[in-house]
Amino acid sequence: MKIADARVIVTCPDRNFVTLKIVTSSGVYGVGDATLNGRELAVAAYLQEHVVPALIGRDASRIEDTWQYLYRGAYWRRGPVTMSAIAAVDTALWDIKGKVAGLPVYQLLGGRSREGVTVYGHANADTVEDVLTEVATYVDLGYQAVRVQTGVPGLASTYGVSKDRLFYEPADSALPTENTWSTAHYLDHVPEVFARVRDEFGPTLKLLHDVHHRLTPIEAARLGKSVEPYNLTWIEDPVPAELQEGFRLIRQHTTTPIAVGEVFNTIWDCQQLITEQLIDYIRATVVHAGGISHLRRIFDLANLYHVRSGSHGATDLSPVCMAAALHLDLAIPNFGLQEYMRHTEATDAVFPHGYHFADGYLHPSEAPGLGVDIDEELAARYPYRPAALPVNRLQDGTMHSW
Ligand code: EZ4
Ligand code: CO
Repeated sequence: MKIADARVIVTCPDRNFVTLKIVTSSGVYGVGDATLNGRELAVAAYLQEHVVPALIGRDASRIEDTWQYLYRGAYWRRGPVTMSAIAAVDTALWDIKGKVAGLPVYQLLGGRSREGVTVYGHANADTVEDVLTEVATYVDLGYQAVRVQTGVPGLASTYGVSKDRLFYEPADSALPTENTWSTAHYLDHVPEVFARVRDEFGPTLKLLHDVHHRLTPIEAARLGKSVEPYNLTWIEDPVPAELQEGFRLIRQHTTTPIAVGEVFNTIWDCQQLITEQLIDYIRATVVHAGGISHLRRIFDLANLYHVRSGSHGATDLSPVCMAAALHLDLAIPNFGLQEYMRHTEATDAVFPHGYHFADGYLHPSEAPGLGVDIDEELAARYPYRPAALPVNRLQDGTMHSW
């Protein structure tokens, strides 16, 4: 069964998505997500110009060999653009393999290790009062875990806090929006937020918080200590993670668990974090970390060191990525949590899928393959719109982490 055609589909049903559709000589096809928020066309060109020509005529059943061919064959290893492109190929080939076998992909990965995939939703609001209402919405929907973000008094706007509720999109303008940041205001405010949420919702609801890489290790250590009484499931991306050993300092000071990895693209980005047990959850996901094959490798390494998965699942990861993530989440032994931001109706219509939410869990489709598709005709009605992620400046004008 040879690869006969591979199409790169760029569409914007409320936000941009890049999808690779691989069609085989027997007519079976598979889909893979290649969306890189704010840099979509770089991956589309990488696929179109450099990967698609190399795929035509290859044996579609050789997933691992194709992965190694694309990774080693580029000579230029790693990086989000390369790894998202490879991820799309890998994901599409797993989809094809499942369809050919007549099995959902999680069965090919060893079968289910749990009944469902526990997900967390995003509660965000400007004020503490309003965020309590948002958390209640998720609790009413059956969620067992909620990420809580609020505005910070003294700052005009904050990343991760929007006017939209169940839907939220940080890439809000063609060129990056500029926000203002103050670590002092932030560290002063966060403990009070979690005191109120814990007080209102009791001890068992899982609570999470995303720091979006804005602190230094010692500041993150202070944050972790200050929220210890409220028993968070994790603080996410406390510091930028290029310096993996920086996490040691956080670790030495707090028992608040740490999650990191949504911007990682290979196992090398988290090797030290995992093997030195500097983190508790690894947040790499299918689309940005080389597909199902490579992400599984990361999770297997993590399993040796008591690190669990906590995959990124924001709206800029398409339903194709979400479907693939759910199959892997269901199969691995060390699953922790899966992020789940709901897509808009327009996105769901372009990507018909069989996964569904019930009682705080997502369940992958039982259809052969990934159980997700792309409606190419509908996709063509939504042309690409440039959209970038915002940046932050400190109050004195210094450029800061987003
Ligand atoms: O900033 O997906 O945990 N989720 C997040 C997201 C990310 C966006 C980046 O594209 O931090 O909101
Ligand atoms: Co995040």
